[in-house]
Amino acid sequence: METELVRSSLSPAPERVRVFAEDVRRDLSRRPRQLQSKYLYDSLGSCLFEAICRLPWYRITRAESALLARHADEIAGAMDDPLTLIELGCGSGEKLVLLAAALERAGRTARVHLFDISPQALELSERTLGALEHVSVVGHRAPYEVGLHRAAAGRHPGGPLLVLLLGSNIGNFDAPAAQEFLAEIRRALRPGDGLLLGADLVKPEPSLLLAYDGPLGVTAAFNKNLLARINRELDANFVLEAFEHAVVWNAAQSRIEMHLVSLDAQRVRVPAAGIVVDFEEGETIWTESSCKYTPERIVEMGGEAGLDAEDQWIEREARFSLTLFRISQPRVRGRREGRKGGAAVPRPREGASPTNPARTGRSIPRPATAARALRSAG
Ligand code: AVI
Repeated sequence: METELVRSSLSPAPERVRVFAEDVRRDLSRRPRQLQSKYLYDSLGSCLFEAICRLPWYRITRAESALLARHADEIAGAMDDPLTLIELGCGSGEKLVLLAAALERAGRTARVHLFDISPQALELSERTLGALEHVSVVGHRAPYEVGLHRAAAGRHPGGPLLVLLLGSNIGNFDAPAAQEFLAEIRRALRPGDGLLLGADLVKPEPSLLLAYDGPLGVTAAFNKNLLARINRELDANFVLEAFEHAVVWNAAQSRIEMHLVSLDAQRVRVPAAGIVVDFEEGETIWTESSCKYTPERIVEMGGEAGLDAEDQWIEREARFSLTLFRISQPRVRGRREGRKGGAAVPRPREGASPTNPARTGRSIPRPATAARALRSAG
């Protein structure tokens, strides 16, 4: 079937650079200094992320694919025809292939909308899915929020929508933003629609630290590439060797944080953003948060957004979850949809609930002191 790429969904290049410069100006002037994780994904960053997904110690992608391969028939079987699938942050498209295979086995067709801000990711997933005969694919270079509403508006009139938010992309939102985004998804859905949410679970700290700071240095390169991008696009003069990748498990917030630590006191100029930044030795730039959840918390978050958890599958080894939320068909006249926090918790399959290392983990230093602690420990 057809494959189509909608390229006009992001602002034109000069406007994108202006917004990037404005974000960099504001976020590098904050304390602690920050940069938004969405800027990690330029073309090299997207390739590095693809490589991360193949690292033996980064298990999210493989765990999720294993769950999808095992349960794709059930997931597809839960949705009626004609089905519209939307993947927000499509990556390589390989996971959608697993769902598409289940549809094919059942002799069904579907229309697929892919949304990503990275043209590399879109091209890759379109290539992966373009070979399939029974699905039509439309790629959109657009942020999640835009994608959600555009695809919901263009849905097949008589059929349900299944939104896929996979790969623990939800974890890169902070807690209030994640909650707001789930509510936004809920607003775009109708009774009979669904959300398939892939979310990484809390696990022992050493395996979390290894997943984000492995011995090959790929994640370090992914993180430092953000400085290279600022040098290239905003004419800055970051010396890449003068910053070090650092990872902290913030137990209180249940999240892994990625930082870039300034190894010396140094001055960096970012002319296109109109700033000069004086870094102290050991000061960090906080570049990403990756929240980790309990299975119960994921169900609760959905419930608070008005989404009913219908099923949940847990990959026990890697501690990863897939949760299928549904918008229930109103059965009683006048029953309010989108009730608050009321979802019953389905019993997670394939494993027990995790113990939460966050409860017993060491207290987390603030980013700047964390970096110093890391350095003096090493
Ligand atoms: C895309 N996202 C869910 C990844 C994560 O695990 O938070 C990004 C990543 N950052 C470092 N490694 C992978």
